[in-house]
Amino acid sequence: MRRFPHTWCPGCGIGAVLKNVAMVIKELGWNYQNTVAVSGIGCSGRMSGYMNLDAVHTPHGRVLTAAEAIKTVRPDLNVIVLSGDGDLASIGGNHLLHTSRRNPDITVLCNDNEIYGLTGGQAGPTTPKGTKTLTSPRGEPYLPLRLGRMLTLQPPYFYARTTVYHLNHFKTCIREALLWKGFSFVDIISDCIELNGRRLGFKTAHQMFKWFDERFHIVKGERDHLQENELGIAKAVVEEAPKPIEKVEEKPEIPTDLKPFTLQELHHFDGTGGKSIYIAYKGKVYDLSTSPLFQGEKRMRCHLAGKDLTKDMDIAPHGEDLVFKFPVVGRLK
Ligand SMILES: Cc1ncc(C[n+]2csc(CCOP(=O)(O)OP(=O)(O)O)c2C)c(N)n1
Ligand code: SF4
Repeated sequence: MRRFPHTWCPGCGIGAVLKNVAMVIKELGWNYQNTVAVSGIGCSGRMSGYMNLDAVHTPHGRVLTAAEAIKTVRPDLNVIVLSGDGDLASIGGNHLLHTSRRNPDITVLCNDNEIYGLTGGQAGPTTPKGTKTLTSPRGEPYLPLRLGRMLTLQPPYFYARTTVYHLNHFKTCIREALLWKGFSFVDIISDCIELNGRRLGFKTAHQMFKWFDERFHIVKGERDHLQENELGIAKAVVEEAPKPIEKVEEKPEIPTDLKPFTLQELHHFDGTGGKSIYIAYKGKVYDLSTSPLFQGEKRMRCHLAGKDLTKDMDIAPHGEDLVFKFPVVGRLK
């Protein structure tokens, strides 16, 4: 309140977003000691500056990188992102994809006014097809990015859609999103009366709110997806995959009456100068002098005579076959 008057136009939906988010934060008992607000650039991006919280105002489109970094180094803090659909889904779209995929425990509150407000009302990523804007005077030619579809593609996810008109529903969505463990996104359909609404023919913000009421309806209960005209919460968690049973390493029985060899002693039998070729495998020492594979050499491909080859043979294609028919002459100490 110390920073008021604010910069937003009368009737702008951002005011309702800010007020209700602040109310829910207070209800949860969160405050400047445990909560950080992070914003990007745009009219919506100014929200964090009016909160009595530590706030970070990041370059355009980079809000999620900053928020994720804060959460990474200070996991004890509640991290709330307050920004616009242009900032989050256009220039910041790639970060939205990958931050949501990494699922950090942060909440994104997106003031989705379906336009670039701050810069004069250009079409943005969520502008509905056919909408007349500063940059599409004959109607936006492209389909909008469906944030709800994009953010519910693969669990885990939390995606809520609400509007600045449906205030009780709005507060429920915000509360649930803030309490969700993982990445949560609230898509708040909002109005930019001055640079979008008037061009569409609305005389007041209230007329735009009524339009939201016609376009959307609230759906109740647990949902995993929302239709484009539905307001509600779609969420999904990942079932923990059962852990594979760890293979118990079998300890081979090694007769104690076998002659004991130290590694040093084993090295001596490397086939040089007419010496025998010994190798050790799983604690036993084998005499491979008659092995056609060694052919009198001290090396058979990668295998060296006079060594403990347990590790090499376990990953080699022929494995144990290399030794099993040769006499056991001792055991490794
Ligand atoms: C790198 C960069 N590119 C472009 C801009 C201009 N710019 C500022 S805000 C904005 C759009 C903001 O749209 P949105 O996030 O929807 O916020 P709104 O103003 O509608 O609340 C743009 C394109 C900028 N500030 N920085
Ligand atoms: S330009 Fe639009 S989004 Fe920005 S403050 Fe005004 S009404 Fe709100």
